[in-house]
Amino acid sequence: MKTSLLPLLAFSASALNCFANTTAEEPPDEPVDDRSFEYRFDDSLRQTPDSIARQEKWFRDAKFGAFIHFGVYSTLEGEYKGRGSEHRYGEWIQISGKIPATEYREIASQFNPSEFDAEEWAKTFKECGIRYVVITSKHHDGFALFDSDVSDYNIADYTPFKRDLIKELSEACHRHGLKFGVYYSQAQDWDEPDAPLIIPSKEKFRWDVHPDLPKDYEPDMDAYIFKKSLPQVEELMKNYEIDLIWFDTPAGMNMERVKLFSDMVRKYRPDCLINSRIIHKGKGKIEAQYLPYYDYVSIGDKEVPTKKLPLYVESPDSVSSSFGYKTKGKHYYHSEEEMLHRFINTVCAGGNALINNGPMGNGKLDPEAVRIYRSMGEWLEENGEAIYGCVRNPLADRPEWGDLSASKDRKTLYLHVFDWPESGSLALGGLTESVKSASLLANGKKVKFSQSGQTLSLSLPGKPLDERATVVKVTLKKPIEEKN
Ligand code: H79
Repeated sequence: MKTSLLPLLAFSASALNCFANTTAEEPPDEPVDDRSFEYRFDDSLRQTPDSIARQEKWFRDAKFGAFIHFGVYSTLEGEYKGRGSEHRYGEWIQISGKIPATEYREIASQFNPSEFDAEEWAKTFKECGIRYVVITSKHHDGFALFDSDVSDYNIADYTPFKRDLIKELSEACHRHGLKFGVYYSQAQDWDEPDAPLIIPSKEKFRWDVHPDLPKDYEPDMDAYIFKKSLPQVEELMKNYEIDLIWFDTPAGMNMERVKLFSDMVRKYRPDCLINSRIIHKGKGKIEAQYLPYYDYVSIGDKEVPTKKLPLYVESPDSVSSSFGYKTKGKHYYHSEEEMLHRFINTVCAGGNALINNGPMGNGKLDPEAVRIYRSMGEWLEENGEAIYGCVRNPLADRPEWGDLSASKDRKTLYLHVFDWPESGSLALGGLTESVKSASLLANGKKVKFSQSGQTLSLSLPGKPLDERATVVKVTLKKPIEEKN
């Protein structure tokens, strides 16, 4: 557990201001206080019964999703004409590399991921234990990966590739029994002068990407919404069998605009899940008035929960420090162990992990991402029972040696042991229920146990079955009650 929390702390400190190097004189984009989970989640918050029913159809059991950031930026790998590589996110290269929209369109016109093979992507994800996929149908750069009649700035009309990537991937995923979702940046669009920017203090970005715009230009967000983002969401909902839509960076969104998007989704796809970033920022407070318009809460980018959360959540994590494919400048991948711990911690806190990979500009999956996914898949082959269909840790606290999940009927606890005890004895405190049996999940071998007061003591073998995490399955005589 200790190893998995270190990168999280590093991210939290800098996540909102990774341009700090270049704008040292400016105040941080947002106050860094009050970003605790307590601040964001009021105990009285509840999703609507309709949203809970949508979640329960497949989402809560799925746990492991593949997020995919793919687009024109994937070809630049985080640097343009020597600019931008010091910044964290490869998919932000148009801003970090100060690329005017006309120039970015030229790069887009040569985008040709000729080695893209939807079948291979879907098959790989399936083999790794992934249950759903969410791909950028349009990121903030405004370029669409589907054949849109609303704007020809899309992969089918604007590039030599000419194919509808979203259509191909949706069909391949469904063939393999994976649910299929799209990310759609409903508010930001760097190709459109009328679209808002994420942070008002960064208004200068508008002139970086649109240098000829009059200095006193007043953007008209509704003009942008009605011309492009709302009708493109309609196209996605009508034509692509979408199971989930992932909105992001809701600059300028208000109740009226939220209703437009939410109603549009539900008109065509009543079971389609909607994430909270239709209105809430990842690290922003959850407001009750908006709960009817989305289905589940996205926590912050690359944020791993450190405690149980009152609403069902999803963590948009990534195998690396970027979302878009990045080879230039600042960038690192998580170790296989770190990634697995981040995943288990998210599930045990009560959420799904949507773990991103950034495919390469030629359309192939990033081999490093595939290596990390495969290592998770191998672990899940043996230990999937402790993840899929499980519920969060029912005890009040997370044990210091790892984490805890439970079966839906609450008669089984799964102890995810990250730090294997050298002494062989492991204690779980705060347990009032009587234990019937204990065994190692991966090989079924019995584990000796005793109970004294609220403490369960287990005698484990000298070595773990898996250095990263070994699961001990503990069955109870009666279902356990949630403890807070
Ligand atoms: O799609 C991924 C990110 O590109 C997207 N959300 C995930 C899922 C995202 N968009 N915006 N943000 C995350 C917040 C980023 C804000 C910043 Fe910045 C980018 C802070 C530092 C770099 C804005 C741009 C402020 C300075 C530059």
